[in-house]
Amino acid sequence: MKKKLFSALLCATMVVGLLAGCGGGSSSSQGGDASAAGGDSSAHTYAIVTKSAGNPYNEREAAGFKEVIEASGGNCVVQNPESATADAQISVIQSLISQGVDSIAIAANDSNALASVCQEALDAGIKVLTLDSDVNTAVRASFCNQAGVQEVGQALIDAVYDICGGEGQYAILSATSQATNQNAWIDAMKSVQESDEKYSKLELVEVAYGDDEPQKSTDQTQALLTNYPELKCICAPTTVGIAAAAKVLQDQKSSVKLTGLGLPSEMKEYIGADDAHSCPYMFLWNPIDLGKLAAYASIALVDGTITGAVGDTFEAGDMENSPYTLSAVAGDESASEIILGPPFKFDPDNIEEWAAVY
Ligand code: RAM
Repeated sequence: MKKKLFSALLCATMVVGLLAGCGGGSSSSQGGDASAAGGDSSAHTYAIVTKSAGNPYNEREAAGFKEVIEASGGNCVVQNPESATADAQISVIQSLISQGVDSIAIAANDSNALASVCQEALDAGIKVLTLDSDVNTAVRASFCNQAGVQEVGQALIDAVYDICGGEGQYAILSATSQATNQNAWIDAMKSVQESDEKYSKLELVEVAYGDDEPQKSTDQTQALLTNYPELKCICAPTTVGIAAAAKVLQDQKSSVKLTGLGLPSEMKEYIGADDAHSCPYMFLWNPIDLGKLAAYASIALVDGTITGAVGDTFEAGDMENSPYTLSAVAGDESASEIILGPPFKFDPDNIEEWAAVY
């Protein structure tokens, strides 16, 4: 853990410098010292398309991606669409196709609505992969998945169970209604709940959508409090949603508790075991590492080390679980995914340390 924290701190220090170049809109750059990276004069161009601009989680993901691409001597293009919609991503991807990039790593705002533009990219000879949130598996080579879907769903429903004392009403505050990742986690929560009598006294009253916009997430939290006076807990499987909900609950000294997936740096002031804090604990993974993993996978796809087939293996520099092997997606055995690692719990004991990292 200490070693992990030290390397994460080192990485964060480098990332701080990179964040400036990865803010809103887009950025493109010639990567580092090509001679140091092996003297590849015909550098390739690797693109990343995040879910949307203005989300610190996406900025960290893009910074990790950029760091690895530049260190390898490649050209990096970062695109942050204006809103977390499929339409905003489609126009960005179309422009990357006309630029003739070598690969596009996409954090998808919609699984099916992006399928035809991804197919267009594949037809143009571009390697297409996803990270954070998947598209239809037929139109991408592989998916860099932050953590197993089932594991995330189990961790979240167990947290709700624990925080509610095993019974009572809870609500989910999600991102957009089309988000592949949030929908998969919510489905996993529901199926765990339905399959085990243990959770039968928990009642999910509503899944609300804040669209990964701070104001809409704030308004949706407020509406949940107004509409469900018996509510015990809100679970927000989105860093934008959980931060907005935490502020509403804590400012109002509400007795409703919160859990979900949050960025430690945004949630530090809300995590605590007493009545003064809205969130006893929450989960996440390292978004910088997720971006780095997608960069190594992009390079491996472009240089032909992997094709996206289950069982393919590639090196990912000094990343903790390198080399990574592509595994089968549960329920879609011919499609592959690359799991970063297990979700990590943040509580009053470790939140300070990790808030300094991401
Ligand atoms: C938000 C985004 C992202 C998700 C995290 C947990 O930042 O919706 O896709 O992975 O939350």
